Amino acid sequence: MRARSEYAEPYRIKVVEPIRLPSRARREEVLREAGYNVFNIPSQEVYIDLLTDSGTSAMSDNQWAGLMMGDEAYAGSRNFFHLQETVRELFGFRYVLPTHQGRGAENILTTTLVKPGDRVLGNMHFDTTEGHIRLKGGEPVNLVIREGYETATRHPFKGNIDTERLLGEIRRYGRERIPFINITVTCNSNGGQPVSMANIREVSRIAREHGIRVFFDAARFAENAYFIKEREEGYAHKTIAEISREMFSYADGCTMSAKKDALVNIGGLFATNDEDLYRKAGQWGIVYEGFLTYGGLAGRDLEAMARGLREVIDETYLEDRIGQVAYLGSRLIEEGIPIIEPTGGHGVYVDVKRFLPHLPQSVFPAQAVICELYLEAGVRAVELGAAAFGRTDEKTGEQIFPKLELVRLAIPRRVYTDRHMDVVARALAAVAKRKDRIRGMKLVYEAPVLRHFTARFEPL
Ligand code: PLI
Repeated sequence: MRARSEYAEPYRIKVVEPIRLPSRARREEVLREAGYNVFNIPSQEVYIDLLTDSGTSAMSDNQWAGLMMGDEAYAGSRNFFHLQETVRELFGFRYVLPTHQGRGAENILTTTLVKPGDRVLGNMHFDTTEGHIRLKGGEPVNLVIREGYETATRHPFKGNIDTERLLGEIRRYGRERIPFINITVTCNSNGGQPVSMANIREVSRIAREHGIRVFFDAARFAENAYFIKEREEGYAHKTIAEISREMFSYADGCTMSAKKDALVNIGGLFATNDEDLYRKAGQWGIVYEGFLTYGGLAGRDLEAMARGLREVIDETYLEDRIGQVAYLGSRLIEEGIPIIEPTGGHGVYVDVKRFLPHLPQSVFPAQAVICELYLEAGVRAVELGAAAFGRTDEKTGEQIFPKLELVRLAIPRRVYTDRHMDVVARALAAVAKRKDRIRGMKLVYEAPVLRHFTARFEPL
């Protein structure tokens, strides 16, 4: 990757959307009304929105033009065939089911394959995937390598699966209880960290030996492929298309939230080469999503997805994209803020256990930091810690906490400039200066599944 100072953004700006910073008094009021949960803040009250990189991309002129080419037929829209052809070419999967977004694809896959008592193994399942597995009576099992949990350890592929633990699980539970292995590329929950080709190949070899299927959660497949090109021996001279194709060749299929690496604002898909699985999943797809060739999307959305999938594998785009994430990371390191290193593909993750060592997870320290960041500069980030991944034990009522306590600054694709990143870095530096006065939060409302979206808090 070239140094960021050596080049400029590989696009020019044709349309702009004004943003404004509400006053400090207004930000205080907004946060109080939102129950100290940034998901409840109207986006008009946010200055720089780093809540998610999902569905927030700026589409290209080519994608916008594609919207006008929408064929809104209920069955057999030409845009579906364009999407199918693109997925066949890039992923090598013959059968494609569009879905309204990633979780729609997860729902049809888990409804088809997971039964009560099953264990779905993976590096780290995303929260919606975990939710779907649990709702079908299964247990999501995270087997990421030890370094994946160590925020300060530098390892090029912190999304890798620990193959010893994988084998241990297979020996203990047997293939009958393991419907599939789910490799999330990149691994969102621990920092957008990539999975190496060697690890994908090895996991796939073990899975095939034991007759277990492998799927990718392919939301950020192109960012993963870029890291393989940058960091793994033997891939420097391959194109992103070639690397992606090889990655997918080790899997039986994938789910994908197109809201990330298909550069669209809505959409998802399920794809496989297994005709029988496609038919079974398709039946659920029709019930939950829509007919096989639209899956809850308009024809124009399918067209934007097909075009976005081709754009995202452009290496110059990926260099700029991942370069911007690294840029924000380096600014935070300069300010002495502990982050997951090396930075991953779609955001910078602050390690709150190191940032606020005086606060236990029981007071939701990462939640407190995102509130402070909003108060400081109208920047919206997301909590990936005790609120998002912790839960209340149904039997004992006790809180179960995740290993990591993170604040994620997710960067939308092609949306903000490096000057926006500078504002974010300065804001976090200001929060850091008064961090000893941060006391944490009390959880006053939680829903039974995916509680962080609707939870309400009070400051302690
Ligand atoms: O938000 P969906 O339903 O399109 O996709 C769900 C989903 C699945 N897998 C992974 C790795 C994700 O990151 C993911 C959604 N991520 C969100 C919304 C995020 O903010 O990271």
